[in-house]
Formats: sequence, structure tokens, C-alpha cells
Amino acid sequence: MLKTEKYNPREIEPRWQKKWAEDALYRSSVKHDRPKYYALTMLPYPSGDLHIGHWYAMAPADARARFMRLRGYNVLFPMGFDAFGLPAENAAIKRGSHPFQWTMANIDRMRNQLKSMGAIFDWEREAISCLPQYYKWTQWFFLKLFEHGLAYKRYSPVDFCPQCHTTLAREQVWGEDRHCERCETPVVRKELNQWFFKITDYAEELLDFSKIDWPERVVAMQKNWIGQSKGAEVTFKITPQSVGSSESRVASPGSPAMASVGAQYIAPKPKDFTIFTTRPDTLWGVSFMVLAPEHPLVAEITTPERRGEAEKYAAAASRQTEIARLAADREKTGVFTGAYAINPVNGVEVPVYIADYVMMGYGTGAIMAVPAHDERDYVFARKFNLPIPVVIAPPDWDGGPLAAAYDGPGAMVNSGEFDGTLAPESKEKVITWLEVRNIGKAAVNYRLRDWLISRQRYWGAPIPIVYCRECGTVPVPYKDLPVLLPQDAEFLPTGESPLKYNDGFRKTVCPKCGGPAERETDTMDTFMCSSWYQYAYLSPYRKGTLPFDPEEGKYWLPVDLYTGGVEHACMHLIYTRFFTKALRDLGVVPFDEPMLALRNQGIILGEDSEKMSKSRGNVVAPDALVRKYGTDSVRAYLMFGWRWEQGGPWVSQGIEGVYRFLHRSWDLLLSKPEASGGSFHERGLRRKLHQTIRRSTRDMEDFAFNTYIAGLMELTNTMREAKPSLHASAAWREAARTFLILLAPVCPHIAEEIWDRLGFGYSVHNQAWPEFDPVLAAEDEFELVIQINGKIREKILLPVGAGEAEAKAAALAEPGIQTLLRGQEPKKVIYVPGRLVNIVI
Ligand code: ANZ
Ligand code: ZN
Repeated sequence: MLKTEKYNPREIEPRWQKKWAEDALYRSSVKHDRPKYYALTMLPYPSGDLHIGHWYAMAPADARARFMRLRGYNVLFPMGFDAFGLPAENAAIKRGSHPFQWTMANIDRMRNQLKSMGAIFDWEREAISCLPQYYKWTQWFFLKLFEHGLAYKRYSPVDFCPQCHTTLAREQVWGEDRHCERCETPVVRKELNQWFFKITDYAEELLDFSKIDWPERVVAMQKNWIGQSKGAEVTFKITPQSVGSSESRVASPGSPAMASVGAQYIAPKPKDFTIFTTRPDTLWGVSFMVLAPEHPLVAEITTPERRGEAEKYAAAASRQTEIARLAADREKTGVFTGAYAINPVNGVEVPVYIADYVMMGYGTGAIMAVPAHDERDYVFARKFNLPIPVVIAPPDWDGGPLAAAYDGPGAMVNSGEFDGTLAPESKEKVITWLEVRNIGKAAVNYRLRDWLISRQRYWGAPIPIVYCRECGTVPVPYKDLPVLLPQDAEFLPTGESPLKYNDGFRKTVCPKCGGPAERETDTMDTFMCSSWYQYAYLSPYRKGTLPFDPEEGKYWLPVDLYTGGVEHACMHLIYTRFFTKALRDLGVVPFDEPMLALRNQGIILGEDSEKMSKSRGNVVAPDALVRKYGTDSVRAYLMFGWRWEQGGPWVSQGIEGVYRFLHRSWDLLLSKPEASGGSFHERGLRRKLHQTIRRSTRDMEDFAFNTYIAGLMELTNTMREAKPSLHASAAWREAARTFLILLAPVCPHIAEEIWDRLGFGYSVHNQAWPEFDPVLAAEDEFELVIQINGKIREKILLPVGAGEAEAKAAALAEPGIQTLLRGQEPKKVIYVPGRLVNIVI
């Protein structure tokens, strides 16, 4: 047997990587004569080494981008580093180095690791978010949003991690105990004057997903995050006399024994307050009202004898976390204010309580309580012995008291002219009714809060704002950007912004009046850097007046396909949508959405099916795999091992299997046949080839990478059978050529090497994707299943044109079937065209 040399990825891969780089084979530039395709994969945080999760996200994404390239698109597939953020600072503190050094050293290492992947990343477009040329534009975005009223500063309670010494965004706080996402220390509340972006201005538009093809799961997560509630706002009046004469007049069933009447107390003017409800159809069932303990009205309406208790209660509530306060199963507590409110729909007077299950930050901070139809209100009413009037009849309701809150549909009862109307469909009608009477109006509420971007840490982009005693808050002029982060700041975590103590940074002059002024010393949330990086790649570190070259932008934008982890569903992926919508409103981009399609990969677990972690010792190191098997095998296994969007446990034999497949493919295409002759027809080889083209194209389109590779394996099996008969034929050469083009996106190096050795001409990566020919792909035989009494006994091949009589006869004539029938005459023979014959005996 004549064999050429063996497949040796260690020799092949670096050689081709070098050549491709020298030839700038993957350089992406504007080409107006070709359709563009902007494929973006989430950029890594430079944490140290490229791990298998990065590979799993990026290598298949590269194959997908290469597929589009082969299909004739001008593809942009850039790479960069999301380089600001806490880990760099923490690592630098631990090592006594500087975050810049730590970060840049990691980037150098990771860039080399990324290069070993053999991807089509265009390194000319690399963007690193911690470099001044980059964060100059992050600051530009801040100024633009500020200029357009989308950035503002206010005091706000923030979640503060006492361990990391920084404020955290809502998304960075997890669990019942509300712990820091990084160090798991429970957070505490702090009041700080901080910068926010008005993302809530875009809440409604962010709920519109009609212009993007994103996974349902991400859409659902974003919808839930934005949390739209439709309902009504209704205005209630506090009864004037109830405040002044206190509780002596109206005895609510639950009001505790009263103290002395506040004779010296002077009644305030009648007060209005507005509540938000999602169930205006239950308005007739209100039996008490609840204000958040922090509600400003509380101080005004609480009767003197209840004031002490109310204040004590409010103080205790403010120490509680929102999640704890809202928990349905929590013991309900509250304090009666001594005041009463008038239900505007029926004039009924109801007591006003404060209770910690009503949050100041949501809706209006006040609710109408409908205990018969809201669970929390029900529990509260039972505890305080308040009435529970039913206004929506549950099915088979006997007219008696309810054993639990009923929140299902039913006919409205005890609701005046609405009696008999079906709720909750009646909501719209009730709202109109309220609007006509000027009592209330339709209202929409969102759970989404404005985006807090101030961070009291060093390693971030400085906020480009100056405070002047004369001029107040002054934005840094665009021409003075970037506001450089000083190298020499002491960044040990103290809970305060390190830049506060860097006089060289803090002290400045006012850009307006030239007088002495101070810089803002907080830095920006790193989610800002990653909210616009897809634009940075267009013209990295640009010098003009816009963050990217408009010509590049016009051609490449928006991103056609974004790939990455589903863990970014709610922060990054909402923020970047917000940025793009704001940019649109500033006239910088003409579209509404940054990324037209999104696909998420799953997670690779350790061989023990557990999450990979150093402590478990189940970490798979890609560098070692690349050394042992070569990049192509790692890439192919990452695509073959699992459904990409699912992922699963690592299997060592799995990569061995893929490695053997590449060895066999090498031998199949490059070695002389062991034998010649045989009877494999060209037609059969061509059929398999075109079926594979059809299937591969569909699989790539659908991100079904695992079946894509299975298809290639099947094709090589057929080629192996065909080789002795056909190795010198045109059909064989077509098969070899096509197989290599199909292999190229997955295993770019071996495909290029074999392509070269077969003399097809450099480069396989510049070929056109093969066209599938339906005539060639058509089967001329089909598989007929033969059953006896419904049980599968045999499968045979019949010509595609075979009819019923032919199929039945062929089935009965099968030797295996004859044996089983042992001469019995079948009672019935049923034929399902093109599929099966069932013989009933
Ligand atoms: C009366 C009512 C009757 C309600 C009923 C519900 C059912 P979502 O869907 O979350 O928007 N609510 C309003 N503001 C609140 C606040 N600041 N803190 C706590 N709860 C608040 O829920 C809106 C409902 O939650 C509102 O509708 C209100 O209770 C309560 F059968 O009003 B409902
Ligand atoms: Zn000034």
C-alpha cells in the first residue's frame, strides 16, 4: 500500500495561519459590489486565559461566519477585549501590580490563544475598551446622552458591596439574601449622588421585538425584566374629618383600641393621592388602602397618636430589602394611620394603612387593597380583621365569604352598574368609565429602572463632568476628550472613589469660566463600554467627530448575527439596544436595533457533568487540546459534541473520535487506493454528495453544527466505499473538492492543506459554496419497511417508481418474510405508499 505522509496538524496549522495572515486573507473592507454580513461574537473579558467556554462560543461562530463568506458575503467578524472592570483591579491589588499591566498582559496572551483558533478575526479592527483612544468614545456617548437629557444625577439608595467596596447595579445583586454577584457577600444600602441613564424613556420601545430575530427565551427574559403592567391610576381623597377627629368616629373592624383623641391637632386640608392598579375592575371591592411607609403623604395624614408607631415602622421597613418586602408568603405587618380615604366609585370610606409590602419605587407607592381578589391584601385583611367584600364571583360561588383570594375571571358583583359584566375583560370599560368621571385614567407601569452607571472604583472610564462653584455641572467639551484615567491613582478599595484622592485628576479648571473646579471622580459602569463596541470595530480608535466612520457604518451596520451566552440577556443586551435607540434619536444611526439576529450557545460542563471549576479539577484546557490534537480537531469536536445551543458534558473519547475522522479523511483523499475496481456507480456518489450539500447548507443555516459534521462523516463513508471504483473519475474529483469546501468552515487548516496537495489552487477559503442539484440528489430507490402484524421484520430497497402491487409482491417474496409466514395465507396486506407493507396473519 502506498501511503503519503500522515496527517500532522502541528506542522500544518501554524504554517497556514502564518500564510493567511501574510496574505491578509481575512481582511474585511467595504466592498460595494458584494452583500455584507456583520457577524459578531461577544468579546471576552481579559481574565487570563482563553477557556473552553470562549472556544465553544467563538469557534462555531467562526465556522458560521466562514460559511457566510463562502456563500459570497463580504463578512466582518471582529474581535476585541472588554477590558475595564473590577477583576483587573482586584487582581492588581492581590499581586501588587497595576490593572493596566495585568489587563494588557492578559490581552497579549489571549490574543495569541485566539490566533491559534485559526478564526477569520480581522485583527486590524481589534478594539480594547480600556485604551484612551477607545474610552474617549465611551465618554463621548456619555456626553451625548447628557446633552440630550438622557443622563442625570440624583441621590439614590444603592446596593453597596462591603467586600468589593463598590455600588452594584440591580442585576449584580442575587438571591433572597441579596448578595454580590462576585463575592457573594450580602449587600447593604447606601445613599449616594450618582449618574443615571434614562433607559426608562425607552421602556415601551424596548418591548418591541418585531424587528429582530432573537431567541424566544431572551425575548421572554427581557420582557420580564422590563415588566410592563397595564392598568389604571385612580385618585382617592382622604376624608377631612377622619384626620382631624381621628378614630373616634369611624370604627374599622380592625382598628386597635384607641388612645386619647388629639384635641389640639389641627386637621390639614383634604388630601388627594393616586394609586396604581392592574385591576380597576375590582375597584368596588376596596376595603382599605395601603401607602408605602416612605410615602410623603404618611407624615401629613397620620394622626398624632399613631405617629410614633408609624415612624418606627417606616424606619424598620427601610432596612428591609425589596425582595423580602414583596415576598407573598411573608408575615404581613402594617400600621393604621388613623386616616380614611373615600372610594371614588362608591363613596365608601376605607381606612388607610402603611405596610412594607407596598414599595415606594413602584407605581405611585400607594395601593387600593382588594382582599377578596388579591392574595397579599387578603392575608393582610385577615390579620387586621378588615372586611373582604367579594366583587368578582368565582365559579359556583354561594355568596358567602371566601376562604382565599380569588384572582380568576368571573362576573362582577356588588359593583353598581357593572354587575354582571365579565371581569377582567371589563377592565377597559371600567377605565373609560373612570376617565369620563375624571376619577382615574389608563396607566402603564414598568419594572425597569433607570440605569445607574456610577461606580466608585478606579478601573473604568472617568465620567467626563466637571463641577464648578460658579457654573455648576459642566460637561467636558468634546475637544478635551478623553478625560484620561491617571496611571498613578491609589486604587485600594475604601468604599470611596479612588480618584477622589488623586489631586492631579480631581482638581481642574472649569471649561466654562476658567475658574477652579473639580472633576467627577466616579467611573462608568463597564456595561457602557460594551454597549457600543460593535460600532468601535468599524473604525477602531477613530480620530474624527463620530465614534465610527460613517461610510463604514453605512455599509456594515447593523450587526446581522450576534452570538454569545444567554447570561447577557438582561443587562448587556438591553443596554446595547437602548444605546442604539438613543443613537438613532441623536441622528447617528438610521436603524432601531443593533443586532438583527441573536443566537446563544450552551455551556460545556466537565466530564463529570458538573460546572467546570478549578476546585473540582474538571477543567478542560483548550491550549493542551490544541497541542495534542490540533486546532481543527478542537473546533470540530466543539461543533460535533452537542447541539450548540444546549452544550453538555465534555467527553474525552469524543475528541479522539473527531481526530480519527480527520486522519481518515486525510488518508481517504491523499493516499492511493488500496484496490481498484468494484461496482460503485458515479450516480450513487453524486447522489450522496448532493444530498450532503443540501443537508449541510440547511444545517449551517440552522446552527445545527453537530448534524452538519455527522453529514460530512457520512459522506466520507460513502466516498470510502466508492474509492476503489471511482478514484480516477470526475465524480470522485467533484466529491473531493466539494467535501473540502464543506469541511473548510469547521477545519480550515486541514481543508486548505488537502486542497493544496490535490492541486485545486489557493485558497479553499476563497471558493464558492457548492450548489445543490435536486436532480442529482434525488433517490432512485426507497426503503420499504415490511411488518408482520404491525411488527417490523424486514427493510428492503425498491425503485422509486414501484407501485402498490409491486411493493406487496416484493414484500411477500422476501425470503425472511416467507420463513416467518411458514406458508400461512395472509389475512390482509396493507400498503402505505412509499413507506411500508404490513402483513396481517
Ligand atoms: C388592586 C388589585 C386588585 C391589584 C387585585 C391586584 C389584584 P404588577 O403586575 O406588578 O404591576 N401594587 C401597585 N403598586 C404597588 C407597589 N408600589 N408596591 C406593591 N404593590 C403594588 O402589580 C400591580 C398590582 O400590585 C396593583 O394592582 C396593586 O394591587 C399592586 F385583585 O391593585 B392591585
Ligand atoms: Zn465655571
